[in-house]
Amino acid sequence: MPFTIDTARSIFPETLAADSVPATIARFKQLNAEDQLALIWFAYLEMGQTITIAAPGAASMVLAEGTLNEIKALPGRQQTQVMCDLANNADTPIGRAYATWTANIKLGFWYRLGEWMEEGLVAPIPEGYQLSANASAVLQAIRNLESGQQITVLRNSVVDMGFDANKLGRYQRVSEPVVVPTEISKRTAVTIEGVNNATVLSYMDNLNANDFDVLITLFTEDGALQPPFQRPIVGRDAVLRFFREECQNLKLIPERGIVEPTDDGYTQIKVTGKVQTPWFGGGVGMNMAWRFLLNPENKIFFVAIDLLASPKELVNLARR
Ligand code: ECH
Ligand code: GLY
Ligand code: GLY
Ligand code: GLY
Repeated sequence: MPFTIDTARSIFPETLAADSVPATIARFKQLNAEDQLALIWFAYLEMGQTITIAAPGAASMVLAEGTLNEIKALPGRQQTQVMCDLANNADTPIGRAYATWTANIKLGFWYRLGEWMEEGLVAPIPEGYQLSANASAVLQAIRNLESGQQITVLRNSVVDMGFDANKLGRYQRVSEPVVVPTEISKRTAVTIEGVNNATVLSYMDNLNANDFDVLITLFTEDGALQPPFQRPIVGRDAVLRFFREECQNLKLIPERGIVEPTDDGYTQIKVTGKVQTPWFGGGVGMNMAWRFLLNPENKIFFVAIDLLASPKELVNLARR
């Protein structure tokens, strides 16, 4: 076989991802828990001036409800302690529950806590809280990002809170119910300037339609998908689980691309365009690239999804 997953990861090496996102998160993680929570609070309030977040789906709220009510019933000092424990990845019962949740449930949980902090039902960030110099610098770094990068920093910092799921042993993952795929008659078809490969078009259309059972058939049995700033997810079972748990109601708006045959009948295809998350809808268009490697049967052996460094990267389709 001409490619391994590892070599596939470096197709279209000139693609410039938004490395400022992991760099900012690394700096964020150096801060103490109080500073982390206050910083997110300030960033969240500021971003709320220009972008609107959608209320979480009812399903994700139900799954966090027990823990939320537990927190609401605590005295203020202990509420603050719970939030700090989450930021510290502490081994606590709530930190363990949190670790079993998908990203959307974690985000919905914090969305509700934020509302309750505003309403005075949960201990707020103390009035006049002064960020440390380092925390102020990280907040400034976040301000300097484009909005798609800002929401990625927020999402990833929330996802990384709680106890480390790898230390839980065997556990039951808690995820939202899988949505019903969009009716065929209500689906839309993307078009991509420069790309008419049926697999790539079908990938976009089936993901947009939440039709994960059809989407997964586009992959080879040992195929892999690499989400932004993550290791590849390998094998159909794991990729299908990822689609069901993390990829509902996304809107992919690919714009243009380039198709390039490689050795041994493989095809590499790079596509750029926008992606919207249901949390922010059309309010935030993330600048993305997809780097596909298709096998000779036109199945996806590998696809990497990158958050791009800047809008300029949308037109960077250079071969190498
Ligand atoms: C408060 C203060 C205390 C601490 C905290 C607080 C609350 C914070 C809250 C934050 C909410 C943040 C949210 C962020 C959502 C971001 C969503 C993103 C989605 C990106 C999705 C992408 C998908 C790409 C993909 C494509 C594929 O082809 C394959 C699949 C996949 C304030 C209380 C914490 C409430 C809601 C960035 C890019 C295109 C890879 C998925
Ligand atoms: N605060 C969102 C933005 O910079 O676009
Ligand atoms: N509000 C968007 C979601 O729950 O995914
Ligand atoms: N997990 C995908 C999203 O937040 O929209």
